[in-house]
Amino acid sequence: MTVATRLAGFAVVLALVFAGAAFAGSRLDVHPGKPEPKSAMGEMVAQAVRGLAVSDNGLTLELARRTAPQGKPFALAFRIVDGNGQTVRDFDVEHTKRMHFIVVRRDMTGFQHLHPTQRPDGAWTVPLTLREAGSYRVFADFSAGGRPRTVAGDLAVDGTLRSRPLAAPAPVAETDGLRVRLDHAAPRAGAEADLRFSVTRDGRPVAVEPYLGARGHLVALRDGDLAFLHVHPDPGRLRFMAAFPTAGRYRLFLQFRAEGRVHTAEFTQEVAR
Ligand SMILES: [Cu+2]
Repeated sequence: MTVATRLAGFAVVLALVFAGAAFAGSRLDVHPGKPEPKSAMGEMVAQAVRGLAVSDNGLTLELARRTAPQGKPFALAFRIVDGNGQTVRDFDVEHTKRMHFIVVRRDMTGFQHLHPTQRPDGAWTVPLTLREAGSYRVFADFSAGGRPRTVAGDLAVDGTLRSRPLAAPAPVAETDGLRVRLDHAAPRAGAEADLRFSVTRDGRPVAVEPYLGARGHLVALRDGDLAFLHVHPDPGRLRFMAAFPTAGRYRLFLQFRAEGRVHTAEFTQEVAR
């Protein structure tokens, strides 16, 4: 083999390595060593996945406990700590609250959206009841210093686990006798999806009241790793923009206020490549 053919072979191998890296990068929306995506959409997709780790940009969730009793109310305490282990005390108001706390079992049942109370020492506490045994994922969703973050942890509830398969995708969900319909163009991975919801009771439209500074609140979790998606509400309508980073199934938890109380409607959403 001459030096020239060896170099050519080396170049082909390098090209394959780079092509592979680019392919993996595009699949995972991770661009190691590359500058931030330039387009607003690229940036949104790159930042779309959160809540996969206990830390987010230097801030860490510290849960006071790892286990919880089954079916009994208890207080869950936690802190957000910075890189020096100091308790973070200052949080920005997002969706009218300084701390949003999401609890869901690993099979995406038992969803709860709570608003913890901050203690004078900066720690947070929230009353919680976990009715069924299993592993629960908890998300602290907040903004500090103008940067939104989502940090996650796990809570184990001992007992006999009755895990449920994810419901099949459907455009309609029933909650408290209300019928909620989800309309959208079929969402695709890496593109922004426009999710519009309408609420009826016995075929008649139901007026939706303001809730958390918008018409509703939407949490989207990816099936499998429970990645927490960033979702932008439309302030005037029950409508959201969501960036689904990968193909697969997602669970949508829509919360809205109607007839004087908050309702939660759940949807399984299939996202195509
Ligand atoms: Cu909240």
